[in-house]
Amino acid sequence: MPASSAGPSAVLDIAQVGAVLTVGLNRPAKRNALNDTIILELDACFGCLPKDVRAVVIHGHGDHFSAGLDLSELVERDAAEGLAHSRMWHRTFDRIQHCRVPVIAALKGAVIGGGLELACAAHIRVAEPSAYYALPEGQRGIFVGGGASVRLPRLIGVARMADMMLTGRVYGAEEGVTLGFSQYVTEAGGAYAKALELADKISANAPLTNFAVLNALPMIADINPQAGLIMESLMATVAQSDKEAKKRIRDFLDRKTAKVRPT
Ligand code: 1HE
Repeated sequence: MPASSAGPSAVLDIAQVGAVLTVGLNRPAKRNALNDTIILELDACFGCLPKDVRAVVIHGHGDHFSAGLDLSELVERDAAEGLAHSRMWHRTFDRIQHCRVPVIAALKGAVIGGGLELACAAHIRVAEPSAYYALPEGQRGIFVGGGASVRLPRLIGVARMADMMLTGRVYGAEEGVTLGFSQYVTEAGGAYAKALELADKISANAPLTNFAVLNALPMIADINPQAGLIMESLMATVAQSDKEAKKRIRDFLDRKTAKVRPT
């Protein structure tokens, strides 16, 4: 892991490695349970990324990504406070999803409740074999409040999410990559390094292509197909008219770039 910068608080460990910002959840003694301080620090971090950052890796210190909502803060909250709290999470996780640059989550151990909601707001999830996914809200007498009902069904389907919440079903990393919880599964201890490798690769893309993938692609998937096709044409036109695209295509035609081969 990179040397840490002096962050604004102890609950997030923020460091920059070249063009990649690493954001570490840093409450391992509490299994990285997400209290208000962590959510507000994430909000501040994603609301003000350094200009030279071209990808973000979010990860957890200790053996777990995150045990979800800090339940000790929930006990005394009334309905109005609960609503405000959920909307605060929505704002923060929207900032992550609609971030200027791609966000990669490196997952291990517990990816539970709000921890899974946080992972869902990232664009790529990389899991190591210890990672497991659960939504114990049903057992705790609560409901998801950090965007899972919107984001998770798009990854795994409504029926599977309903089953997790109703029965407490837990999915492991291997099953998880097949079902859509993550896009990658690594060897033991390998998620952080793989996430950094992917972040480096993504940082080398043309910024307009990354912008289109983060902003146009998910929106097109949600709107009616004819509007989606028009938006696709407009986005394609903007991207291909950029100097960066012209240079990259010229480089290919001049045989200066790597060919696409099976991995
Ligand atoms: C916590 C939390 C937490 C641990 N809030 N303090 N999430 C859950 O229901 C998951 C609850 N946590 C667990 O099931 C387990 O802690 C773990 C499987 C994640 C880890 O087990 P283990 O044996 O390694 O650790 P531990 O002994 O259970 O916990 C270590 C400490 O972390 C302990 O505190 P301590 O002061 O007694 O040492 C735990 O109390 C504390 N801790 N998880 C508060 N979640 C926007 S809505 C989202 C709704 C949700 O996220 S619901 C899911 C909540």
